[in-house]
Amino acid sequence: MTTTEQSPAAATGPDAPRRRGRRPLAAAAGLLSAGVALGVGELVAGLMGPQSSPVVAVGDTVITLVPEPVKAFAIATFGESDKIALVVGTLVVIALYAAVLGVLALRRRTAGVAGIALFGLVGAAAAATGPAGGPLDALPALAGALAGVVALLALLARLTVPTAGAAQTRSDDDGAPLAERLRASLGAGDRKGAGLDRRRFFLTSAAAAGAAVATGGAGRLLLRRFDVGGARADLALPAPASPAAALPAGADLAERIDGLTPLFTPNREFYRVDTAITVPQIRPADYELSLTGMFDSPRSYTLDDLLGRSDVIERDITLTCVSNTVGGRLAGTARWLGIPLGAFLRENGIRSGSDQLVCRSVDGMTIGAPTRSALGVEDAMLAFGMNGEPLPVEHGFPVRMVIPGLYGYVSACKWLTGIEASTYDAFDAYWTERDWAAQAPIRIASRIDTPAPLRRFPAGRRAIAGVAWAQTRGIGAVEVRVDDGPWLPAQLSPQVDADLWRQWVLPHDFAPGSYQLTVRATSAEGEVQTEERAEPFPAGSSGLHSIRVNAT
Ligand SMILES: Nc1nc2c(c(=O)[nH]1)N[C@H]1C(S)=C(S)[C@@H](COP(=O)(O)O)O[C@H]1N2
Ligand SMILES: [Mo]
Repeated sequence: MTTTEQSPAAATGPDAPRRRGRRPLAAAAGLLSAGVALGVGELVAGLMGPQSSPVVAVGDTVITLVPEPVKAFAIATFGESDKIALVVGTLVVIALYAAVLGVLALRRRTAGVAGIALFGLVGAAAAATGPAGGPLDALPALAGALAGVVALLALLARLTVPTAGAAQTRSDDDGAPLAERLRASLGAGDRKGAGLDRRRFFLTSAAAAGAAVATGGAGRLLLRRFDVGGARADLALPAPASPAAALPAGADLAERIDGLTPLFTPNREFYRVDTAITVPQIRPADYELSLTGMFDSPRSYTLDDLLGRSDVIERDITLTCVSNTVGGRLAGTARWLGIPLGAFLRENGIRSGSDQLVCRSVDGMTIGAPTRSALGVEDAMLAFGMNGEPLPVEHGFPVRMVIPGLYGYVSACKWLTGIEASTYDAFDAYWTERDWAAQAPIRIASRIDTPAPLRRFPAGRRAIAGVAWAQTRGIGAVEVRVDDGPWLPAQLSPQVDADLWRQWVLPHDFAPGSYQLTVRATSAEGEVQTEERAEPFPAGSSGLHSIRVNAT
């Protein structure tokens, strides 16, 4: 590139105020160019596959790199909208960067070109080095950057139309050759007498905005080709050889109590926690689960291998996230269909030296589960069905792990494609590397669902109700305290399985007034839920759920 500096005369002469007026337009040019770059990047990614999308790859990289406290804050603050928050935050950063680039490029085209090139290289590197990425996946980001450069130069050319006096020295003024050619080909080069061609700038802007939206939209549409929703709908699940324990009639207290969490969480409402910005799409026909590491006879399994086994089980298990705060909603219950994990591992000759299973998902996540639990916890499974359907894509289609009694981040690997029998000494999994506890049994917990905190309700008799869980141990009792009164025993939903949460209800006569309600659970083994408060990091929250309610 030749020099792109304006002549000193232009900076300080009569033209200077006009250039200042151009700055907001240059910032807009930067923004539009970024839009074109992102749009074209998505279009090329649409042709190549989701793993090559620069936007997603950069977002994934940001998630991997942000320090743990920030991530914990994001999950605590935005909950399941954490990824939307990330995408919005990233777009804001990109927008600021692009606006500044636009202004810089007004004086120095090379700065603009270099800035966009850098932007493209970051996207290219992120996509090419992603878990499903290869060198070719750099293409969309590079194509996007190139389109962004063309857009930026074309837009800026509208802001630096040579004046009559400067016409002869045009090439010294802002002589980027590409800009020259673009300007000539776009028909602005012959316009004289004004430093700024607003009309043409806005026309070019409209074209750039249109191109950004059209390419980005087309890219998104093309990416839908990779969605596995159709293949999922076509998948036939086997009948279980061992069905779930029968539930007695009326087992679900929520049928009678307003505001109480239902015994089974519908798939659509099931909490979702993972680091995937776009949900991994695995075609059933392409699915492969490979066993590696400390097995005597490691091998790979197709989905049909797993679905066709004769030992399919169906179990009701409550899943819980370690990030759940006291009274929080990051827990859900489903009827899972799958194969027993312990039998499967033994069949493949898992060696006694392994104390950690490194579970790998197609998106590069590693989840380290204790081998002892995988082998020894009853009903640990490789699940492919959830509440009577194939696993929803967001919940790990086609296969995930479920181990009752362990928080999801050390047991419930979704989009599971590999199990390596390993040791804790040999490998730190994703969350362990980020200082979460390597081993994390679910803590006994209870929650008040109704009445809702701070809500006013008419005085009189009314149900206090909620859920409590202590997977693998079972819930033995739940008690409620009103203000500083005695602990009052609540009535429990039938005990069906220790891995299933239990609903509880306590009818109570409320005189008008304000009350502090507190709940505590005791496991079937007699462990009383501690009132000692702990934050979710690093091994799960503890403390009693306590809310203020008002009867009027
Ligand atoms: N591949 C993958 N599996 C994952 C995670 C993830 O980020 N990636 N998150 C884990 C965590 S922290 C939890 S709590 C559970 C949540 O499962 P769900 O989203 O189906 O509720 O999945 C686990 N499995
Ligand atoms: Mo989690």
